[in-house]
Amino acid sequence: MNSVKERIEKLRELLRKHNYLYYVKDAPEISDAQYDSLMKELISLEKAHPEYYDPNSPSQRVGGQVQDKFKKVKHKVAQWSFDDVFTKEEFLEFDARVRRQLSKLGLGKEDLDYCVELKIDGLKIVLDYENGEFLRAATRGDGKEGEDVSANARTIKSIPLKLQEDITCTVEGEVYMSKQQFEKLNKEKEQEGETPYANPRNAAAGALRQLDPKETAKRNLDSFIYELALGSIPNTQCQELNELSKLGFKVNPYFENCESADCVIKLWEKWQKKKDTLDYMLDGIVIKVNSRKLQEALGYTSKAPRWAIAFKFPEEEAVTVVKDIVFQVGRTGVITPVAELEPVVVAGSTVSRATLHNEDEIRRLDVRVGDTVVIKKAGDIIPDIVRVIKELRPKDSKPFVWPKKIADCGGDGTIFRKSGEAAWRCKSKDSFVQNLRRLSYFASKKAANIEGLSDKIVEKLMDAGLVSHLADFYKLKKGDLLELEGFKEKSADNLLKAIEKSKEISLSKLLTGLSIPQVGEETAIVLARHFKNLQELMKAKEDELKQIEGIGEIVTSEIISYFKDEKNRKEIKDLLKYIHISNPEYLQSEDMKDLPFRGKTFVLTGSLKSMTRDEAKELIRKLGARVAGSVSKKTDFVLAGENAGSKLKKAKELGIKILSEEEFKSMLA
Ligand code: 1X8
Repeated sequence: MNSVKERIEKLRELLRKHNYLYYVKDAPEISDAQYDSLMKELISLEKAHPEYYDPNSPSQRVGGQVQDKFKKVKHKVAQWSFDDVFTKEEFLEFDARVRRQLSKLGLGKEDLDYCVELKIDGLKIVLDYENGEFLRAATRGDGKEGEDVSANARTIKSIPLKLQEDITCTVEGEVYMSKQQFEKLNKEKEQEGETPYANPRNAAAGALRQLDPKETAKRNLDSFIYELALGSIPNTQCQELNELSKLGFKVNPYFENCESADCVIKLWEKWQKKKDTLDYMLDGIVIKVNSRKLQEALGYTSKAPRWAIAFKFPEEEAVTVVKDIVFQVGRTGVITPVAELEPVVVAGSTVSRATLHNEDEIRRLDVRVGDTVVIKKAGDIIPDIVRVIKELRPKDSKPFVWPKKIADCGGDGTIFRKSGEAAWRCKSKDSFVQNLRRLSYFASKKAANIEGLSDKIVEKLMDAGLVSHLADFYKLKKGDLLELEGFKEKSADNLLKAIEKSKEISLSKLLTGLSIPQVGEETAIVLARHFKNLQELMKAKEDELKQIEGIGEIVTSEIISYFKDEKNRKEIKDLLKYIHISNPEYLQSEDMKDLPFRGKTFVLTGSLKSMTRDEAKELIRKLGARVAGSVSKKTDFVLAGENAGSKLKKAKELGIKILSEEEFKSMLA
């Protein structure tokens, strides 16, 4: 036996195995350095012994010869695409149609079940293998004929070049780019002054169509395979997926068996919420009649199989027109520009406003009244304007001009912007709108938590002249409320009870509720921990404040000027006649010696199943930790719920410990 040949074969086998463990199973057993050194040895042996060349050697994944164009190839199996549905009703029609057809054919519809898979937002790929060896990869093309992208597909590490069994088969699947790789690629493009890709799908298409396979290799494409189209095909789709996995393909693990339409709809709803937790894009789920026999009986229309459907998620981007740009005045006088939109449905709900954040954002986007814009919904927050479709801009359009005065500010409407700050603010702190926002905020969950005291009711109370200061809430009588529109015995009693309950308040919630500029929930907690009582804080000098960890110059000066203002001092004095400050234990000890997460910083993202975000924050604080709004190097933990978005991504990039809700709960225990 030739010992060089033997060594080459052993190395190939070993590298194949570790490639599989790393790229398909996501469970590496050796270090990158070990892998690299085995690969180095293989490459040098192959170079010295070209007689043992093998196009499917693990060394061939770095990318071969540059091509001048892609060859056309005829598919061995027709490449169907599936029909789409977008709503539950449309899916129920599909389900009913399948059941009707089966019963017409005299086939037991009791036997009907579905295999439900994730619909990956990538590009279809068709792979041919002969005696277990990778032979060819093709794009879908028009379904009959595609392009030969074999050289590029070889660089995709999760596509096996040799199968676990020496069989001849054709498989189909999706090539995609992970969100992380997409971000990385776009960052590089931007640095080089190139236009970034709009989404991972386009980036994957660009990567797969490179004429130089080395370029494809650099872009780290990935794959999921979901169909065994030619070969020895199992009796059901779910079994088929298991078989593909056994052959060495990367199969998406989240497929499920469903016996009812209801089960399918539940999965659709679940993945719509959960899709952002994955590192690849989904645009829906795919539902296939599970039994091969029933699939064959149902057959095909001229366009698509009758036994499968793509159940798409609602679009998260939409196009609409900006009717107006208006200004919202907040409780501390910060001015936020808001675009009023022609109502449009995004991700299943109607949207008629989008935040424009600040003056610089309007400039950056160059948004104008009358513009057609793309809006995008992120999680469940107010949508953002992504870009303006300049081609559709009216001829007489003029750039938006930031106003000089804003009436809702009060006084003469004067506004100002400090250098270094993004926000414009009202000069006067005293206006109906600012007071309304301030009073409503005091009543909100983050502060006094007066249940049932909504913004609308606060406005009614102000209009009736019943409330203009915080203390006025505590002077309300039942008779006052009964005179207001919409109040009856019961609702008046309930509101008074809620107000009574709010009299017991912690120092941090009180401070939050005062709407001191720059003092949000977290800063309020820092201050409460440090000073323990309000009088001490009111007496504090600049030097003491500045020395507190987490309190900077700007915050300090805002606190000082807030408590210097006679109006504010009177407001607090009046309020203290009614309320009683009582601090929970975790606010009592400043050094928090016994608390397990003292000094740690958490960031929350996404929604939690078993508690609200506010409840989670409260628990985190009880452990002695801080909750921050954005992820940075200083973050210790990111608690990621469903629908987690950019914060999760950032945490992954920075290598910060990410906790699932379950892990978080076991930490608490
Ligand atoms: C498209 C896709 C299918 C699947 C996953 N992702 C896709 N993008 C699947 O079957 N699991 S099927 C399909 C098609 O249109 N034939």
